[in-house]
Amino acid sequence: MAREEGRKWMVIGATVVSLLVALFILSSCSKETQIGGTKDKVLTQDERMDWWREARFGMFIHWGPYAVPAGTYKGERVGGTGEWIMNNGKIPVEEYEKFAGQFDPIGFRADEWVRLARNAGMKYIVITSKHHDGFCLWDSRVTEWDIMDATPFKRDILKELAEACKKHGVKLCFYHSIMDWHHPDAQAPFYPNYNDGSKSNPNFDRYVDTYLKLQLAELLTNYGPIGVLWFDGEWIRDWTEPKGKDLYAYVRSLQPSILVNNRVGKGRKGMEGLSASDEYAGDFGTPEQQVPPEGLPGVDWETCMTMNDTWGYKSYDDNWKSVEELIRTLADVASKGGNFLLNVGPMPEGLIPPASEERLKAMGEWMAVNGESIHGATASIIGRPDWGRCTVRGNKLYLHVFNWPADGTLEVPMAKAEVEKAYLLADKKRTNLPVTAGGETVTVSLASQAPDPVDSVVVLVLKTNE
Ligand code: H79
Repeated sequence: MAREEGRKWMVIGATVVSLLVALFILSSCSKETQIGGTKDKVLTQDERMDWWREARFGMFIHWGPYAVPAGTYKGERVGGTGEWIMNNGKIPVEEYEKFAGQFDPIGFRADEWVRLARNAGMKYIVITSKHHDGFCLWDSRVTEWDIMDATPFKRDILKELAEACKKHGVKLCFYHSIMDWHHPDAQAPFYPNYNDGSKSNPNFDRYVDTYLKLQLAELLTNYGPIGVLWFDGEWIRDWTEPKGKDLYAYVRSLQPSILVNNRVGKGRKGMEGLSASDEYAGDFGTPEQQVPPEGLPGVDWETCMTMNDTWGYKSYDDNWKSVEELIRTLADVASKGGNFLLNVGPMPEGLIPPASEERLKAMGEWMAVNGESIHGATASIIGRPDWGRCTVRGNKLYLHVFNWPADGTLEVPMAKAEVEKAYLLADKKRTNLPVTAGGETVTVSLASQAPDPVDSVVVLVLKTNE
């Protein structure tokens, strides 16, 4: 009993200390970073979501000491994704720490990564400030398990990325794991199964109050306005919906206009990722490695996906998706009203794998021509036609033709549509394509050859009732 009491006072004491530290950090930061540049105005939910709905396409970056073993431990290939090697390879904490000692990505150029994302048509970057292994890519004051103290590299990766993002107009966002396999008050004692859902850590609240929240205060005060706080690892037994709601409020108290994904709480329905109801915390749903089968008008969601089969770098994962598949998935996601967060897992030297780079460059070429049909697009109003997908912006329908009709006639399932004109998005001259309307179908006459074998976009401009 006395011990329990003692513990309680320790937690209360620690909470007070953490609040004081948070207050100190807040009072020492500039007004602009504090409120994300929206000092005088409290934004509505729609206004907060605005940039994100406009963006539609972002880059996910999974990077940490797991890039060093790159999927192999003690000469054996470890199953699962690269960033899970600590758990899946049953690697003890002290052994895993040695990978950080070898993490020296001297080839890292924040500017090149951000330019690669921007040129691909991506409007935001979500990078792992901390993944489940607990390693911090920035200079955290509350731990030595970070880039400054545990590696020979000793450069604040998030600081360099924040500067490059600002320069290139890309929003910087952080992925931050609630689960932590390294911190003794979180899961670390669960070794060899760090992800053991049946276990509870008696000190978990202390980890939240004196560690997790302080880290978030650092991330949300020292790196400028952050677009999204993307939580994960919320499925563990010690995390609850009330804790999620509290964390959501805490993050927004630091940057009111920031967005927070639904993995902050317990509402996510497995890998399908959407929230079970509006009762749960979070601004958007997070399908993982999958795209919802139907459009979801009025629901904010973002599919995150890998280009091969891993998030964190694995030297031998060559199962790359084709450029065709990636571009069509982007169009598919946009046609259902969602965002596409496409992952890269940089190598331990600091370079994005060449296979990822090639794909992003090819997507960028497509986006340079067709970006208008993705950025700011809303869900299809004609469902999913046989030949491809449809996105919408204002009075324009963007017909993403994956399967070019052999006879040159594109049938659009639209009743009584008043079409003003049709043209190919790739055609700078906007030459009118002949359109005939009748019954339940609008027919557009096309050339016999697809201008783009992957996805040629035909724009249908609808008459507005003025
Ligand atoms: O960071 C990447 C992965 O490392 C991470 N999410 C992406 C973005 C990830 N963590 N775990 N997983 C992916 C798969 C885990 C699935 C499970 Fe569960 C966790 C199965 C049971 C617990 C989530 C919660 C799915 C069902 C319940």
